[in-house]
Amino acid sequence: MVEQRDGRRRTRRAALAVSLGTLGLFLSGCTLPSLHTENKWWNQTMNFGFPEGITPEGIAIREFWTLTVITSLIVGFFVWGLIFWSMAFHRKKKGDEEFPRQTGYNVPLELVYTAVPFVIISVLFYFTVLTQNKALHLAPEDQVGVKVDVTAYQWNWKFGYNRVNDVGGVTIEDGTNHEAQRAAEEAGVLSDEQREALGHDGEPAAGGPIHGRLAEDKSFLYYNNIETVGTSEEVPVLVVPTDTRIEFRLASADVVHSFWIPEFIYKLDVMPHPGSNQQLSMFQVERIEREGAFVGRCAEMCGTYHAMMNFELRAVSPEDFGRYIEFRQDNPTATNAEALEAIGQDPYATSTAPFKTGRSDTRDTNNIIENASAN
Ligand SMILES: [Cu+2]
Repeated sequence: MVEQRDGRRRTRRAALAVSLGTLGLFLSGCTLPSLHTENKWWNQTMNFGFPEGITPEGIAIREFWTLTVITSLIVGFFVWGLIFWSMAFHRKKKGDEEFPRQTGYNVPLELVYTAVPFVIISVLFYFTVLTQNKALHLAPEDQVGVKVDVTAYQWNWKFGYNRVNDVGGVTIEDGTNHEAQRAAEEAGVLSDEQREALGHDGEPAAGGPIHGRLAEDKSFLYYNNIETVGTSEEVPVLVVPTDTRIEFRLASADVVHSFWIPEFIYKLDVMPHPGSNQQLSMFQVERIEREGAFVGRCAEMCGTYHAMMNFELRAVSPEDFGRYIEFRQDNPTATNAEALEAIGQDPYATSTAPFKTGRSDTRDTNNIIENASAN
């Protein structure tokens, strides 16, 4: 008897190992199927509300989303089916006095409905990890074509080029504005008088100096020679090349913001003092797959004009990007709009318009500044 039971247990274990192994083998060879076709309507339907995506990371996230929704719908229809089937065919009929047949403790059935959800969760988990690894992957420095520094502040953006690695024939080894960086370092240090006036000799205090530096210290921010800054009349346009690996380094000058380009299908919080906040403050995209203007937004409620904190990502060919950088190097006083015009691009944002920020004139009129980007 005992031997027989042992044998059966061994068989069952072997069967479990084989099925888990097969599942693993099956999954490891798997990439997400793309349901995209030539038909635009079908593609949009299959996106289930998500944007198309313009980076391999974004497209992977969108395809994962499609798979997840389809899986949920299959499970959903199965469950609804069972519910309605029970309601329709197992109603109490006239004259029924007895309980129907009870099927509790049906071991095979219970095993099936424990195992099936486990398999569904395993498959979803596998693809979650796969997609997440792709989205968070950081390639080594020498594979990065352009390094962009992003500074968020209430309520606009500053973009700077920290490094360009042979894009359109242009290379910038070190784009840091060392003078501005040094000035920020110096401005953050307490003077002897300030130290004395505060009376606690540079010790940490609420609203006071931190480690001997002023609370307003901005030396953790990035400063570059080529920078694009937005104003309340002009939406900042961040120019980047297509088909190039791009790294974005993020830092906030005040509160927490979030850097969001919907077409990346990815966003990342922008923190002040990212180092001290234990925040990975950067991400990369393998490449931007097509040229165009794509809207960007702040996705973290950051105060009164949060909703107006927009920007534009302008993806141009690597050749045009090289020309753009050269123009900005040669004409340090020229505006971003002039540089865009010089490479035959729209000088102002086309995907979003600036808002009027004055409270009195937003009350009963359209609060978009009409022609700021139209001229
Ligand atoms: Cu913000």
